[in-house]
Amino acid sequence: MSFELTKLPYAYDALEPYIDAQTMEIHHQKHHGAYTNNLNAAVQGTAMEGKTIEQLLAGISALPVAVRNNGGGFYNHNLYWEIMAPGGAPAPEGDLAKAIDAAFGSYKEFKDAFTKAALTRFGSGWAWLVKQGDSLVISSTPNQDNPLMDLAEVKGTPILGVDVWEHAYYLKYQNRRPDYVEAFFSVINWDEVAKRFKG
Ligand code: MN3
Repeated sequence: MSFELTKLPYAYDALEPYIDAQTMEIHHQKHHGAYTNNLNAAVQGTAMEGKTIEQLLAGISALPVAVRNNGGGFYNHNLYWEIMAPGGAPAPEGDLAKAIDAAFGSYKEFKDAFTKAALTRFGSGWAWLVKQGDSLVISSTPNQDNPLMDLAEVKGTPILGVDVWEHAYYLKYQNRRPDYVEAFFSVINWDEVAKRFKG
């Protein structure tokens, strides 16, 4: 059994004008497609074959760097597509909203801290909202690392993540990462994030 590139749950142009169709198509087909193919090539014919992506990430410090980079890329993009939706909700609700208030003070303070994590990640990487038990923390990781990896500085279950590699925004926003991150907040699928928070 091998890892498969999932279809997006919406059309490539569904997140316009916040994220443009061309970026979405290249990002999904070429970038995510390459991570998926390279992950399959890296595990094929080894003891890693047949393991779930979560199993691989949990022991990533002992695995080849190709699995770390491409396994992370495979997992991270699956999450990224799913936690976005056209016209996403303006803010979280229910238990997730309460947990955000408890951890950060308010939604506004959460948004500021998450944005700061995304903007201060030097070079390529991700910013995350991470579930640790019933609590939430924000972190960021370089390259395609994520909080499920045993070598991550901040470990836990990622329930929201923003890709800050230039390939995620350069066509529309060029060097303006702050504009992309602000736009990202307009397409967050808070229902999906809440589902992941529930576990
Ligand atoms: Mn990407």
